Amino acid sequence: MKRILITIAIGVAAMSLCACVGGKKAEAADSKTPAEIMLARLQKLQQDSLTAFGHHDDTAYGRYWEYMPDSSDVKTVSGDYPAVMNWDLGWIETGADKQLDGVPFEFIKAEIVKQDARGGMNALSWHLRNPLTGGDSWDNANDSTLAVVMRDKAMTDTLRKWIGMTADFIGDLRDKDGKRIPVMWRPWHEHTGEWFWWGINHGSADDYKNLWKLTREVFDDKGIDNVVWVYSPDKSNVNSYEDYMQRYPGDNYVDVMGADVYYFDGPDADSIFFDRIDKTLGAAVRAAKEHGKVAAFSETGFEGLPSSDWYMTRLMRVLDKYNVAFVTVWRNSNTKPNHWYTPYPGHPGVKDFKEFHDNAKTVFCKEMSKL
Ligand code: BMA
Repeated sequence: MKRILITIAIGVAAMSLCACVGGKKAEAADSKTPAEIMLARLQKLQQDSLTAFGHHDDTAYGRYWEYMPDSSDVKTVSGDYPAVMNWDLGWIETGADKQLDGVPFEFIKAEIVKQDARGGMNALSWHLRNPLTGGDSWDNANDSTLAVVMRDKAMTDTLRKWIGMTADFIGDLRDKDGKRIPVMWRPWHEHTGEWFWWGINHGSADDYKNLWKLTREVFDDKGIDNVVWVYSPDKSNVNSYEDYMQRYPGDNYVDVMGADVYYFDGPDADSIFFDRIDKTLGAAVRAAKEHGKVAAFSETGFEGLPSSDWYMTRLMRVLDKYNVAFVTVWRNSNTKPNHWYTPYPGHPGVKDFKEFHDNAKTVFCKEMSKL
């Protein structure tokens, strides 16, 4: 009897571990979905107290260049590509060829294939347009967009179609053998802030949870099995664990508990940053532990990087305190003034970044390929 109970318990535990990754389960018990394979790699990072380094739009452009094959500021400075490359699907919903920062979707697809072949990982965010006003993600002209979109059938249908376009793009990511490439998918991010139309002031907690449910439904209906789902509140309005969890859609929808916390200059910059880290990333790590998920520092950085030691003195301090499977910093723009987040050749922080790369805790692409 005892043995039967144990067997049942193990079975239930295994089922709940696989509860959310990637949609329809693979038929054969021993064949893992691409999402399950990626989740296992993230769990391994966490178990080994390692943190994979991620960078947005890494090989698309850098501080002084754009679209030079296989170029990367991170690689030029540190000797290796980041372990995680983040890409954004904003404007895919309009049928455009390029996303909101001008990166062609076909380019993104090709780079995802390359990064996967190197043994690295890819992640996707989505700064989509406002379906109600036609404006961008930041358009809050109608401050109840989220509520309207989730409660009006025609609007929800539009959104369903848009979500379907992201699902088709993701489902179409295949390696040279035709196998689907796993990605971390981080929709509806920074929803605790006010700036996006899906943000905290623009609808109820239920509207936000329904947004996740709708997204998941669309992906599942299309049989997408290569997505690891990342939940990523921003530090704004997160002063407690309860604030962090307030709009959490539920364990069946999320694999990774993230937190987006940027470093902003000014008086008391350090104390403000580390306080926000404790509140938001601290909540993510606790939530991951309590809900059997992976923890991540899903977005951070110091805009313009006006520092020669930020990586080792600030970011490393966070990583030493909080065990997260990956950390992602934002893009090195060559067109937007003062908008870069990693050192580039000639930047005073090059030595610091090399040390960050060499540190035993951080994982870049070559090491990631072995995990
Ligand atoms: C923001 C900025 C914007 C950009 C958006 C999506 O944080 O970098 O310039 O359009 O991310 O990449």
